[in-house]
Amino acid sequence: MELIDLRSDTVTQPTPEMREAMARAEVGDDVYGEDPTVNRLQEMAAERLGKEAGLFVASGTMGNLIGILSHCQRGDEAIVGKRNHVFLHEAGGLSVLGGVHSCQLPNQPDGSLRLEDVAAAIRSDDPHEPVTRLLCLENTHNACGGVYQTPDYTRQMAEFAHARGLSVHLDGARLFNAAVAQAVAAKDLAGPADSVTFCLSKGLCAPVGSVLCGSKAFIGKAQRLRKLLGGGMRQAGILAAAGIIALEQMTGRLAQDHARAKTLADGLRQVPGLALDPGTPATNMVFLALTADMKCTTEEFIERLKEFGVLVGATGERHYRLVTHYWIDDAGVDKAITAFRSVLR
Ligand code: TLP
Repeated sequence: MELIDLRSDTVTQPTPEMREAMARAEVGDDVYGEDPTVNRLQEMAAERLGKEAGLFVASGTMGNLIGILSHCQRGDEAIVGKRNHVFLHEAGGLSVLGGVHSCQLPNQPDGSLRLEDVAAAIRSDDPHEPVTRLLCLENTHNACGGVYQTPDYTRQMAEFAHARGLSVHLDGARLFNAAVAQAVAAKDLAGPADSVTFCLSKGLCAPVGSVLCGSKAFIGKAQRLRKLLGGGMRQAGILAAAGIIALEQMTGRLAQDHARAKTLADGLRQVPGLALDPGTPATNMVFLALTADMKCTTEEFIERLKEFGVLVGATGERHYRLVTHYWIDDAGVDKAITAFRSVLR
């Protein structure tokens, strides 16, 4: 049975064009800076984000970690949202590997941080306290519903942070979803931040990799940290070739994933037993819960859907996330709605 895999856009397989480009990729030793395909991807990525330079890294997690460690010394503090991926789902890397203390602020339902909360969190010059060095933002905001943040919000936060002597790192794992959803350029969202990570391997379908972008000096520092973390990947042009296709062919089409997420949500709203999160979907993620009268556990529901060929992920007690992507077509959306109906009949 063909599975409709809605667990994440990380499950996307490379497109035929990517496989072709990977097979033909010109490569060299990237640790010497001699892989022409990696160099081209890095230049393209930096150009798209309006930054001076880019660094190809193994994953979004690695990009965020290197980004944070490039800004912070051991003992510095980074302000993060409590529901930000860097805090929730990156194994505590900033503290474990960087000795960076995190100050966690509540995310508002739209994923944003309140300027007043950031202002109150900035430490004074007191030897008892860590030094506040960095503000971490996320766009789209995964755990807050795949919601996007506007250029205005990003600019406002960054201007405030800069005025207080902080740097800004943006986890833009799905930055192109955020850009497409509000018809703005990725640079308008990335511009205010000092560093930005975006992922090639989620909705953009490349098999591996993310790019960390920033100033030339920042990327110089980041390069050393990538080596330190074991991320010097040698003939990585094989992977970067798919990343180039991702940037050339896959960003504009993300609107289709957003439209399908909407069709999926509209269909599921008609299914008794489901309560969709308010406002879902903002981009390519649909969040929903089972209503109280449905008697099954979080895992049982996942198993029942699987019997109908549909995979979804749990995000909490009887709460689920469904992510649309390139490999989910209209028939897949229909099949998913039918599966929910069948399980909840
Ligand atoms: N997110 C994954 C899971 O870890 C939750 C997913 O399925 O959505 N930033 C954001 C906002 C992310 O959503 C993710 C992955 C990452 C960073 C990390 O990227 P990878 O998986 O490449 O390390």
